[in-house]
Amino acid sequence: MTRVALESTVISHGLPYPDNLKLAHEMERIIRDHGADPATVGVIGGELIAGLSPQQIERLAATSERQVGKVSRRDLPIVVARKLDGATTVAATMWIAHRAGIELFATGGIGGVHRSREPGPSTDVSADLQELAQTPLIVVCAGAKAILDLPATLEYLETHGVTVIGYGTEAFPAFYSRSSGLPVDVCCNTAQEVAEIWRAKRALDLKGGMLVAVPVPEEDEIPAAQIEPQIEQALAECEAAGLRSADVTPYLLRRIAELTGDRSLRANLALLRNNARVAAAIAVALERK
Ligand code: PSU
Ligand code: MN
Repeated sequence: MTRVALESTVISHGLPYPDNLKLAHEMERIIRDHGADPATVGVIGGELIAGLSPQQIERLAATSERQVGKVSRRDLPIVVARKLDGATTVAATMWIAHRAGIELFATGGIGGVHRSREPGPSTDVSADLQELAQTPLIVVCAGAKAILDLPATLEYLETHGVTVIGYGTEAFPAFYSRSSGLPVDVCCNTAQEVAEIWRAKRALDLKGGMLVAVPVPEEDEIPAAQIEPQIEQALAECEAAGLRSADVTPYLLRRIAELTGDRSLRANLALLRNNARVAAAIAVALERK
């Protein structure tokens, strides 16, 4: 059975307790029900694990984020040397999953290029993009949140040779909203088509990953114009608080969830479940020759 990796930063820093724990178990169940094998990735006592036990998932979900660190690529040697627990970002999850022989990964939103507050491009670029450029995994996501500079994020992916597939869409999704208005490289309507493009990439020996962007289910969508004021407010508060580096994304995620209430949580949970389903379908298609 093909394995599908799942990240743990979304559990520890992206969703409130106990919805996060329920969702983590639910995503695993959805993947199993659709014929694939889930492997939630994280760090327990300094050990990098692809396939956390239900107890280990609970340990990462139930600990407050002050105690369990958000672990990206640069943090891996620290948590290993100090035998710490850690919740892995998209970047760190990709790296660990690849070492474990996994080719597929389902998540919610990827990190990207942040919006610049000064003239000119932002220097805050998520390590997720670098990882997509070099680590061979299919990452299924709902695009990237509009807290980011989406045109710059897509430019970065283009520069680094990362193919961006729209799943049933010609437009790159913006997480809560089904469309960012920006084009994807190709639209695939079936898991089989995604599997074919992945096989071609492997046959050509092209390095790096591929992004499959799936729009949030229609009934849970929040139109871009409705969420933009809250995004603006969260960005301004983040700037005023002087937050930097790895603290920026968790702060913005939490603040937007607070400002938009249950609606954004509902959309977030719905798109994560949906992405688990799509990733499992791609896993099954990869098994067929
Ligand atoms: N975007 C979301 N939800 C998330 C994240 C991003 O909509 O949970 C998390 C993911 O784990 C992602 C990380 O890998 O934030 C990116 O953080 P940074 O921007 O600091 O690289
Ligand atoms: Mn950053």
